[in-house]
Amino acid sequence: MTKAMSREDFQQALLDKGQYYHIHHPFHIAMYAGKCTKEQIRAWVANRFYYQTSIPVKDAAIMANCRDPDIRRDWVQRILDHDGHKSLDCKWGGIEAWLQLAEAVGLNRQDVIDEKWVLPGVRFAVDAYVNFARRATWQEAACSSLTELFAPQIHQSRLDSWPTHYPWIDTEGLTYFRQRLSQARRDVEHGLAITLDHFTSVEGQARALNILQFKLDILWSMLDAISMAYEFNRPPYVGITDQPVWHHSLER
Ligand code: AHQ
Repeated sequence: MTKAMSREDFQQALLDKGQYYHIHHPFHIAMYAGKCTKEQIRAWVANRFYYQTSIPVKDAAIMANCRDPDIRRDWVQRILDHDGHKSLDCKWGGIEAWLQLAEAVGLNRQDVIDEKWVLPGVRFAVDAYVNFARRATWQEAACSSLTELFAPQIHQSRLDSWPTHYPWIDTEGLTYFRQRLSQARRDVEHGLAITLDHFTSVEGQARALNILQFKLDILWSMLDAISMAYEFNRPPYVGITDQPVWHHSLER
């Protein structure tokens, strides 16, 4: 009969998943090495906007599935971090900061808001995350946010490398990465406690590790789609048209 891991060993098993984090994706490695073109940086910013605007929707789904007000009181902060709130010192949240990043890299603000450049592969990966959070238990969805165990390092790597390698980007545009350094650490402390407390059986711990791998796959797949289009020059419908004909949003 296999025994469940101790709390410490389970936490280490979650941390060991960091080897699959998208900081190791060739597109990100090229980015930190200063090898991205302006077009590739712009494509990454415009596509990641869809992920950023989906995070508060994902977090609202988690809250909708959670009947514990103590958990909701903590979790709501994630929504405010992204959407901002007039009652907060920083009434603009991360989504506005990301739009400032978009303008700093030379993108048209409205095009980014209109998701004009969001690739199908990016949209499907992000939608898989939001839809998972809608139907999973709130504890499972909290566990899926634990890729942020590895996020402070990735934000710092941009703050360290972009000013040197991409001097054409106004460093004011990097505000989002600065904000996330502390927010990610706070969020992941809460998400980790929920995960370690909830998944205590052999089956539960295996489920949690599988959920974390699912989220790692989402982040990796987003960069694969961006690489196909902007590194390997094989955007969707290549050879048929050079126009972005894929659907931009079903909401319209
Ligand atoms: O900017 C990011 C962010 O706000 C979040 C929320 C969190 C979640 O709930 O899944 N994950 C996450 C991440 C953000 N930035 C990514 C990056 O590479 O800049 C990393 C990503 C994550 O590690 O999940």
